[in-house]
Amino acid sequence: MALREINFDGLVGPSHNYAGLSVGNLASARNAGALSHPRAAALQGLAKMRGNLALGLPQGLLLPHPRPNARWLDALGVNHSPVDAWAMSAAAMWTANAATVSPAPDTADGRCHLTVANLMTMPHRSHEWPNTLRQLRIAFAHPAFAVHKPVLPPLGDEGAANHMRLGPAHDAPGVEVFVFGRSGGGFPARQHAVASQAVAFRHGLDPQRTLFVEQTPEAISAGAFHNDVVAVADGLTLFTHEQAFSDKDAFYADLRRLLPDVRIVEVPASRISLADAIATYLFNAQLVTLPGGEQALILPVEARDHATVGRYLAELVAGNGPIRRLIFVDVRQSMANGGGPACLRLRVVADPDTVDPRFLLDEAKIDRLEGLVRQTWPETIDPATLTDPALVADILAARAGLLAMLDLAAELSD
Ligand code: SUG
Repeated sequence: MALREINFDGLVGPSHNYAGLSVGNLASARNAGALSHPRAAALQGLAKMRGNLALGLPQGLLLPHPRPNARWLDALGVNHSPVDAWAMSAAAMWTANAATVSPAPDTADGRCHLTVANLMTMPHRSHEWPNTLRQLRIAFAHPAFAVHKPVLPPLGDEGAANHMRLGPAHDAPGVEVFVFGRSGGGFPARQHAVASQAVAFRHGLDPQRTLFVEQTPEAISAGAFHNDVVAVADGLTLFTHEQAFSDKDAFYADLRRLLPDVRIVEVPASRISLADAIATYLFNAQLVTLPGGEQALILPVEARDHATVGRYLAELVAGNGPIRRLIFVDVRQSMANGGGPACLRLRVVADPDTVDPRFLLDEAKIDRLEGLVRQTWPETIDPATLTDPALVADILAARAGLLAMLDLAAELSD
């Protein structure tokens, strides 16, 4: 069994739009009502996936959900604004919120455990989990995995965006860190502490190597609606803003006790404010270990183009720290809804041979997906016309073409 970290990116769906649905997500609110570009958005995402493959990183894909979600609308029995916008949301693209994943070396039964996130705090995301569960049950049907249903409401769970794993290697036990919120000024805390505990329990994690850490109310009220907007971890490296965690001294001490070789790269608020970190998504980077062993940050171009943040990054890689390389990607269409490079991917540590190959990518498949997106994804969407029958027909046809191309129509059509 060769365990590798596989990034499963969400393909941006044909209904990608800016309806301004996420309270506490500043980019979503700022762009409410703007014209979106679903075709460009999906191509930007695919270009990121292509780039990661070229770096030698295994790459997977999760699919857009059926939109509008007719099944959910029927169950709800209400169909008017804003419900129709909720039912059209393409937010499933941010697969860091699809599930929480505990790699096999951390779990009691030696399987890789995944718990689908209930995303219950935001109505437009609360109906994602059934389709996510279906996809994960197909992709990870091999006995090496255990896929769990979501934690019960009212305990909000937003998945891997509030979870980090640190450890010396993918095939050795690590330390899993669950970050929850209590309050955030006028904004909701989307991760409940008890939901995190429930995920850790059902995954069979060792309580001695599992940490529960509170996110600061300052970070939430500054717009960090998920921990992955202010911190990211890979291997033995934690890259974090100074104001990410409520009791950071205790957290850092626990990490150093459990992982004496841990490297904590903390960015002081005096150097980069929370506001600048959140505006540029400096921490919503993919922190990856390249095949040669060096660590790289895959960052949004917004971080490079910001004077203070750009300067900080240049110094970071010029110094002696663990992060040696910066790779910038243009995911502006996703960023405008508050989703950076890290939001767009779910990390699963697994032997690629145990994953259903229909969810894995190579260059040729990316070529074909790009062709399909160019032909069938809407060029623009005005959120005021989301229920336009011609647009709805185009969106349904685009997804049907995708399922046919990936040979998943039988399992995922309805
Ligand atoms: O849940 N945006 C998403 C962004 C999720 C980012 N994910 C991570 N940080 N991991 C959210 O707030 C925008 C919705 C809209 O307005 O259409 C939205 O749902």
